[in-house]
Amino acid sequence: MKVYYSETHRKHEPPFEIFDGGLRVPYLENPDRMDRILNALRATDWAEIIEPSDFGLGPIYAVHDKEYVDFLASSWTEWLATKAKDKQSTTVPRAFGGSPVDKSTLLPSTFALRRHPQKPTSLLGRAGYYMMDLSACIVEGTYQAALASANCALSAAEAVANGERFAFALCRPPGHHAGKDYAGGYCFINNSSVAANWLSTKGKVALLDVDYHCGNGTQDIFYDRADVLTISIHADPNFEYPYYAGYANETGAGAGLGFHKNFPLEPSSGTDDARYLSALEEALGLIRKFAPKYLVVSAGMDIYADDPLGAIKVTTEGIGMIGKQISALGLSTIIVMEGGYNNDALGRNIVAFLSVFR
Ligand code: SP5
Ligand code: ZN
Repeated sequence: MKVYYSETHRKHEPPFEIFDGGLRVPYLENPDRMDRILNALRATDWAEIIEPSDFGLGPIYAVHDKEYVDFLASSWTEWLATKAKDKQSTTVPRAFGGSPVDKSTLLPSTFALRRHPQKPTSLLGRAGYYMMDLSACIVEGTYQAALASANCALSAAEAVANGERFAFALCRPPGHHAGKDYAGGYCFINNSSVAANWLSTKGKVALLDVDYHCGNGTQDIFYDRADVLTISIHADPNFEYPYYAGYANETGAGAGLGFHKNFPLEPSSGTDDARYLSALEEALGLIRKFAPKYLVVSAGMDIYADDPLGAIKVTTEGIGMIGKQISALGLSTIIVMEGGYNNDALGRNIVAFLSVFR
């Protein structure tokens, strides 16, 4: 199987993120994830690791708002250039020490609600406008890494368009939480959506998201489209990130009505292999009925029982069965890496998932 991978992801290594309750923790979506997966793939006799091609910005602008992409491109330079006279954003108040602001990562402290927000021109104002949480940290190499990641997904799409039955995009940073005009949940450019949209010019596309978290960004991008069926199986957003999308009553809008489906799963240990596979079977039934030419799988391994973010109980064997069921659709398929944070298990879980696609 062709595996598209770029070393450029290493340029994106934020020093920390902010968890629930304000806990500042080392960035969970780290470069070591890729090393674990690469080591496991290199130990197989079927993975062929290939550099992605550069598709330019066209396919990215086709799903993301241009001003948002511009923000990703320039925000780091702007952050470092924030002027000393701009007291509020360069020093902490005297009462808290008056020291220079920690510029190791760009994160906002306010968020624009999509009611009728104005779009500020200041950097921190735009950061809150374009970022949905405190885990999509921007550092110097973020934009470059996000572009390379999207190119991996596009290269996998091109491979199946050219006749490969399967291809794997080993993307980092992940993508499925990034919407038309926002970053969130470790995601900046929606790799799966960029690839699915690119493929949609060549035939009907279904996108199946099996990451533990709802693919809210993908939902946002395709919500009013009938030519791309989007399905996400995930932890009930009433209890889990991303909280504001992923409910069963969200089924598409306008021409896209009926072409989006969410499968929210009960929280914590209620979901085991059997429960997951029964939701998957229902999802696969919808895909068969839609009869697409191409399938894009947003593959997050945070469904694994011992994932530090996930709270459902899918085993490595279960992950293999999920891959097998998806593969049995018989479609030209690209698998795009999303989440998964138990680094020790990541390699074997990805191998379990992919090895059945042969
Ligand atoms: C791609 C992907 O899987 N992104 C997930 C981003 C989730 N970020 C939310 C962080 C909330 C942390 N909650 C910590 C609970 C630890 N038990
Ligand atoms: Zn996830």
